[in-house]
Amino acid sequence: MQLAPDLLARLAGREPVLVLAGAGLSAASGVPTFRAAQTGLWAKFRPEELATAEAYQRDPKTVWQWYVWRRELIQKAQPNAAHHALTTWQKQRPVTIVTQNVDGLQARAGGDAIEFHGNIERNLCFDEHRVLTDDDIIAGEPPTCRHCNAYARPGVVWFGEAIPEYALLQANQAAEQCHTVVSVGTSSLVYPANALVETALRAGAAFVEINPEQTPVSSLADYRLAAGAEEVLPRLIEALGFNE
Ligand code: BV8
Repeated sequence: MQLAPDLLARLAGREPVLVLAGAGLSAASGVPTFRAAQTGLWAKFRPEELATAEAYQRDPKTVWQWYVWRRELIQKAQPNAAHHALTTWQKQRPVTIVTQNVDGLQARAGGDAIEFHGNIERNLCFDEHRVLTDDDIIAGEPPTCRHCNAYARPGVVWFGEAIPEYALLQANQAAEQCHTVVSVGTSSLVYPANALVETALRAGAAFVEINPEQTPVSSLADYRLAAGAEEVLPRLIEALGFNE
């Protein structure tokens, strides 16, 4: 995979970069991507069917167990070379990372990421929407809120729910101000995350897509690096001399 000299010259500069990360960034950590076929007990479900407030109200125990299964996978996972490369990059240049991932792995790699779809490790009260600590929770499947007896729920943004205002504001600002937008490991199917690339392009940014597969926005890319994030990002940081 060649890194074009003009791409390296662009990224060597000090202009702001927006990185939009998706589930492919965590694939090398062993966290299944969102649309790859689910395994075992979950094979018969599509994530979009489970990741909604309606599904939770309809079948709280099944949806809660899905999140317990995913949390266990994520707790066993480690950040991979792609996460570490982004953290290194962020230490050398003005790089804003907007992650669609709820796995917290970018933070565990020491990076600073806007969690556009929330964080699976956090619990909220289903009714009051406030964050629940372990002391606020009564165990169960699903657990309940000690204050109002409503179900606890994972601190993620479900389909049909609004992106947290602050995350949306910060992400849009980064998209409007960036000189280059880098989309890594996302199928670009989920709105409004996928609109950030178009916002950046409208603002005149160059577009780099890092994904072994084609996506609906691949044709808009100025640079397509068709390989895994865990291969491309460390190579990129190395070529830019950011590892020193
Ligand atoms: C909203 C948290 C409004 C939950 C997630 C019809 C058309 C268009 C849009 C809609 C529609 N109907 C409804 C909508 C809107 C909807 C939406 O976009 N639906 C989709 C399915 C069409 N969006 C919403 O509902 C959003 N909210 O619009 O609100 C509103 C406004 C005001 C008031 C009320 C409401 C909320 C969306 C958030 C959903 N929550 N996650 C959870 O995790 O349980 S999204 C979920 O998808 C994950 O967060 C995931 O990150 C995200 C995006 O998926 P990807 O990250 O791209 O993952 P995917 O598996 O798809 O792709 C992985 C890619 O990696 C692949 O391309 C693969 O090739 C690549 N890859 C694999 N290995 C590697 C790799 N790349 C690099 N390296 C590798 N090694």
